[in-house]
Amino acid sequence: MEERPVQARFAHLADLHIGAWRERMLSTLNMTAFAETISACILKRVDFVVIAGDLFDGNLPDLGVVREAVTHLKRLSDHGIRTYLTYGSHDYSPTGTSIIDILASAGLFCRVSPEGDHQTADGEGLRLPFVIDQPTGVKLTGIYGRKNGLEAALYQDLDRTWLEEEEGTKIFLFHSAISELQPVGKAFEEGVPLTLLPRGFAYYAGGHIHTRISVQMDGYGTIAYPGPLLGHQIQDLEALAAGASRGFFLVTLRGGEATSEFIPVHLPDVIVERVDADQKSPAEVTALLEEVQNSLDVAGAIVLLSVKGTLSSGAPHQVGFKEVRQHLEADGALVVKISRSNLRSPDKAEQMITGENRDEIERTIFAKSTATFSPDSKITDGKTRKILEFLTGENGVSTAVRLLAALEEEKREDERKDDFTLRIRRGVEPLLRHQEDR
Ligand SMILES: [Mn+2]
Repeated sequence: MEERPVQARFAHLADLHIGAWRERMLSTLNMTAFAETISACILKRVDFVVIAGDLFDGNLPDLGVVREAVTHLKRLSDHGIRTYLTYGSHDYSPTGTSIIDILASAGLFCRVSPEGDHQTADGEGLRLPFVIDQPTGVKLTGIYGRKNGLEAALYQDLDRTWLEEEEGTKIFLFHSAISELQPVGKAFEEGVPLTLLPRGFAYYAGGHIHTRISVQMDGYGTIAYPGPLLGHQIQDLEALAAGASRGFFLVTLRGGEATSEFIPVHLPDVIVERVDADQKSPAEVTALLEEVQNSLDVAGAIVLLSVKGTLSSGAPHQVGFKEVRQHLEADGALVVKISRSNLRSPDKAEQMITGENRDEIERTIFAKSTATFSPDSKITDGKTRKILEFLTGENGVSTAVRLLAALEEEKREDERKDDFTLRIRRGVEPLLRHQEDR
């Protein structure tokens, strides 16, 4: 069979999280991996690059970091390679201008999802515009990501038929978990069902899920997530320790169909060690840590030490963390991260609420409060019961998390009080309305 001519070749990147990590070395390693990714795109002579959200770790990152990232992105345009992107949950700004908008205005790349909040009048579907990559004729559109899956409402409003009727080879950029494609053991409860995506696109360039996925779905083309480079949280480093490879997809479009190949990018080894400090004295924990340190070959590696449990006596600061860290660094470890937020003194064990991150702590607190709320069993009215249902148990926690995200928005400096109130109402009402419809 004769192969059809290549229409375009592009690189699919996502979740770069530039500017993440407080440790200078980790942020440098992430930037180096990004630079290597850009070089690989140039070497592979792609026509364009798509970035499916979370290019930056925040909407207004440190300017030194921005400057460095810009020099790499500029290398793409210097080679005639176009860049198309959408915001992710990290670099979207609910209240104002994101660094993405500034760089898009400067012509460094093209943002395919429209700026700011989409608002559609009642009963009218959301019609996303297409951007055409002129040299190849490929058409791109997409939906950005927001925190806690707040973008889900946009999918509900989407005019899919309108997108499906557009002719040509189309790419859809998005930054959301798709319910049907969740990695095992990592449920994103805010997932968007596959049926809410428009059909018939050649390639669906995803971001948000930090696990590499690439599947062909009936009626859809290739749906893919490349995953992050170094990522932005401990779990991303732990995945590296478990053997995950990081990089991007090199995609070839031929006759309206996509084939892809994963291009790995080099990252240092990650070593994870967990130390159980339960019912041990600070001196015993120090000895355990020294034993671990002596048993490891840490040269050129990122070392993550996690120390958990309730000490039998004393306090966490009496453990020799500083010495252990110095030893590991002297042995050539690139970075040593010691997590001891779950290490407690015997007397303080009771009153603490613990969790790996802010989201987890919030969820624990909400779970505690919703557990004490039990609606009157005498209420039999169907509608009331339905409303009560999403205020109790797991539903209650998820409602609370979404409401918190919607209410977290702050008043813009130049915004009138009435406009601010209206904006908050618009954020909150669909949450309650969609819950009610379920
Ligand atoms: Mn991300």
